[in-house]
Amino acid sequence: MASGRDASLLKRKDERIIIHFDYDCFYASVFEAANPALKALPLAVQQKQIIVTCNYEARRRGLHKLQLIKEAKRVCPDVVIVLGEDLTCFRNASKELYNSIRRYSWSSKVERLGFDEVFADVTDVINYNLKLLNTSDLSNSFFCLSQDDPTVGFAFDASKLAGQAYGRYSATPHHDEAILYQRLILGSHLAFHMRVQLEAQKGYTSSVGISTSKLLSKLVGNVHKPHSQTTLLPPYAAVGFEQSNVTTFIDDHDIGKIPNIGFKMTVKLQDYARQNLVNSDSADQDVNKTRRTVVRDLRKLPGMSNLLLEKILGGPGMPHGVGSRVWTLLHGIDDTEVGKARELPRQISIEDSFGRLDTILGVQEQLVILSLSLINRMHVDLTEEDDSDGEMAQDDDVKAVGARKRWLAHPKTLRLSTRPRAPRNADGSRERSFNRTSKSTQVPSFLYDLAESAEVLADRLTTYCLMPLFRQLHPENNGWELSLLNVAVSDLVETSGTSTGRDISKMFKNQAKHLSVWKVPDQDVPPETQLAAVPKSEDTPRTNVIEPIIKYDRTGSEDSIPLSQASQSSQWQAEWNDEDEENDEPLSSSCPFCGAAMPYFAMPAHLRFHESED
Ligand code: DGT
Ligand code: MG
Repeated sequence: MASGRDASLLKRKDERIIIHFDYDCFYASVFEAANPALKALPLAVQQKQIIVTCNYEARRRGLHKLQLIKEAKRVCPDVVIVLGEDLTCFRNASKELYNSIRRYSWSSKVERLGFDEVFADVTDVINYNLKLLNTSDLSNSFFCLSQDDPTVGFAFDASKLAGQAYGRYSATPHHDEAILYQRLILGSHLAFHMRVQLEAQKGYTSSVGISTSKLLSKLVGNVHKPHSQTTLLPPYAAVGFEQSNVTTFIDDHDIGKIPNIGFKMTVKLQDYARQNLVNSDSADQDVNKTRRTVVRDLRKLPGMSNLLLEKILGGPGMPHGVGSRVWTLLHGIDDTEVGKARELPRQISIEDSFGRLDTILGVQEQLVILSLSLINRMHVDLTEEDDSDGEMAQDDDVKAVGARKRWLAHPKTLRLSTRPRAPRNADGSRERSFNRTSKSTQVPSFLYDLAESAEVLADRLTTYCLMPLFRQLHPENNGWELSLLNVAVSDLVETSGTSTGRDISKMFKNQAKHLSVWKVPDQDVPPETQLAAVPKSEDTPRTNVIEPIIKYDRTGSEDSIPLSQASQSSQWQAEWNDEDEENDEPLSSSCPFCGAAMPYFAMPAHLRFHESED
């Protein structure tokens, strides 16, 4: 039966097509993606004393989310438990997956919810493909994923839905319903394709819902879990006396399961519903007192309306109009937009705090660790897969990982901040200090080298940029004590698909070509042998030169001075300047120990001089 609700609620604008992703066993999947052998084992992720999630194998053996470790070990003694308290790997995986999904929405309306859920508004892609359909041969359709290149896409059968469905589709649909059905079929095939790609390329499976709003797509994705997808079928509005599939679907949900109806609201609504259900049907009083309250109960209560809901829920701390908002949600209506993909963060900042940090070597060690995290975050947040033309990927001179990525933006400013502890008072006590001091410099261009390992770049960044900044903040060798170090990059300048981003790729590709004459194949050679092969001066002819060793070697000899930073910088600089005149990396630096200014290439030898002093 159609309910007697406000007919205007059922008026729908142009229906959007929204796909909601929820990754299966997300935290566990992050560990499995890094080490696929774990998939065959019962795997659980621990935070504090509980399992926050576990993989399918573990679930098959009786484990579940939010179980006590003790209990899990009892149920499944051979469970493999990994620690999941450091969220970095989950954050990084989440962003990487988000970036993959983002490419499928031409409008960039792709929004993350927490770490493991994503909404993608793919209306534009669907409408484009709707027009391409040949209605007399739907089974042999081609789904176009690019407006510019008709060959990019996949073959599919547009006469039927991909995956599972919820609801009954009318045997005699009216025109609008038939169009929506066809668009949902397209959405289901796009979702299927995206799921397959996520699994093949990244190793993640997901549970997916396809519908016309965030609310419905999220809820319908739960119907078949895990590793599956569900489409909510039309009709989305009542037809004659026939209730819509949306109403049937929403009606069975516990009130607390409806997104945006939080815990406090749920309690108020449940209390009201129980009270009034009891009053309205004395025969069922006991049953009504204890049973769960579903949407149908509330919606069908006598006199229920947006105004009554406002009375029940309104009050201090509640936004005005809460009644209307909840009223629409109870009818499965949600017009909220999928947020536009926020392309780039404003800055990337990594920090750590310390009980006691008061030696130069300690600082240097910590800065290398922070630099490594920073560089990894930059790669996750500021690069994307470069599938433009495959040109880079085919170039053997460029390392494979870097070759498939490109920068979305370049941060221009590098900042080091420290939080010094206040000196001790005469009685040994100490004031708490929250003051930070900071110094900035330009981000060196070597940091954009995607073909170099993050470890090597972290060492270089520390030696050539962060330690000199540190020395400016704390010129004395000792006498200070730090409770925090923070390294950040900011002032992002976006690259565009055709200009700087590609040009930088080109720059490194050119660079790799130039360096190739110096390169010998990877081989197991002891470090001493390698170092001996490096020329003594920049003027030496480079006939027998191995790939430059940039890592600062504290125990090396004067003969082992690697290819200097200066020569690299200036070479890169020249090519960079061809493309972008604005970037001018400083070519000199100052010693973190004595503050002496000198060119980059002199720094390693100079640092060894200090070491020999100790
Ligand atoms: P699923 O979606 O049922 O296959 O399993 P998950 O593991 O993806 O669970 P989900 O989607 O509810 O949450 C995503 C991740 O968030 C999950 O892998 C671990 C974490 N998480 C979920 N619930 C809690 C919680 O109550 N506390 C904490 N600390 N973490 C949680
Ligand atoms: Mg999940």
